[in-house]
Amino acid sequence: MERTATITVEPSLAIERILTLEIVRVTERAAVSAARLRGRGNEKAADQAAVDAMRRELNKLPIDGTVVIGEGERDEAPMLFIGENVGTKNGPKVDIAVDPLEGTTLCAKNMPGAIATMAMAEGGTLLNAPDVYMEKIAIGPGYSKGIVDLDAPAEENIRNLAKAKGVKPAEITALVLDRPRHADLIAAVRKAGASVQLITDGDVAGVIHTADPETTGIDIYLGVGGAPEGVLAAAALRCIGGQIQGRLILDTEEKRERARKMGVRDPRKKYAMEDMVRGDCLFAATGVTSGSMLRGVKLTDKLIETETVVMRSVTGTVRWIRAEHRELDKFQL
Ligand code: VTB
Repeated sequence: MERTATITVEPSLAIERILTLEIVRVTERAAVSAARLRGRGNEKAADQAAVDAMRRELNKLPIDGTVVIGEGERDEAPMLFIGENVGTKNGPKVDIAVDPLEGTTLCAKNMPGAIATMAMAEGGTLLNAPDVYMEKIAIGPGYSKGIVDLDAPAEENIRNLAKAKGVKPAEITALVLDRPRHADLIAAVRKAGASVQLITDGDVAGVIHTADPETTGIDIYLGVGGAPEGVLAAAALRCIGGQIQGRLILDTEEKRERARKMGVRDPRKKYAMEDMVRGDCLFAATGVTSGSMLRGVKLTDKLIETETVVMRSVTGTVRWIRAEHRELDKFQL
């Protein structure tokens, strides 16, 4: 019996499929460069190393890319600034969100959870946000839309989430950045009966943790973190499922003006996941220091090992890629 299997990949999706592995190379290189500066107490140097490496790799990709979430606005960030064009230009128009070293402090202190991360989407589909704070709320997949809401009191969100999960509030764990600004939020979550897990940095991974509560023990992410990290986390959840809402904190005229220049019309807008990432996207993250999501880079004389997670929203495929690099020269400048 003759069997023919035909796998049809639309030309536009074929490019995107190939880019899935290409963006792994980008975050791997950034992670390795940052890893060489783990524990040196120099956040700036580690960040710069990651930025340089990421930019070099991005510029090799067959894309016509625009950085929309980057290291800052042009005057304050010489590289990977918002608006910078990257790639060979021979390829699709794409928006790019980068955080070459998410958790610079974690890397400088050699603490768990520093990652190199980026997302890519069709041109014009990622939220252009200035580097300001963002209020965030996120939960994983499997819940009906709107069971938690950024504007509802924390107690209500915990109660509704517990009910939807079919557990008591005492069995819910909320992840929150350990900052004085969250004192009231933490008290409210505890008052509702839930447990609070605190992190010092790294809320991109924090939000991603909500997608797999059985493994991570995290049901909900709450609080104020960076807006760039919010858009990156939204890209990840767009791939693996879940809900995230965010609102930019534009508490000065100067910030409102910066946001306006980026196309933000309503400074109080509550962004849903679909507003932050308006179409299909790719997301990748490589561990710099070992953490709850990814192993850190292992550096030896003969081998460099990296671990990366890469996700694709079209199919919802999540790949965990452990790489052994033997050609070490490629990591030099
Ligand atoms: C978060 C976290 C980052 O910044 O967004 C946080 O994800 C928010 O800013 O890893 P503050 O540190 O000012 O509170 C980081 O901790 C560092 O970019």
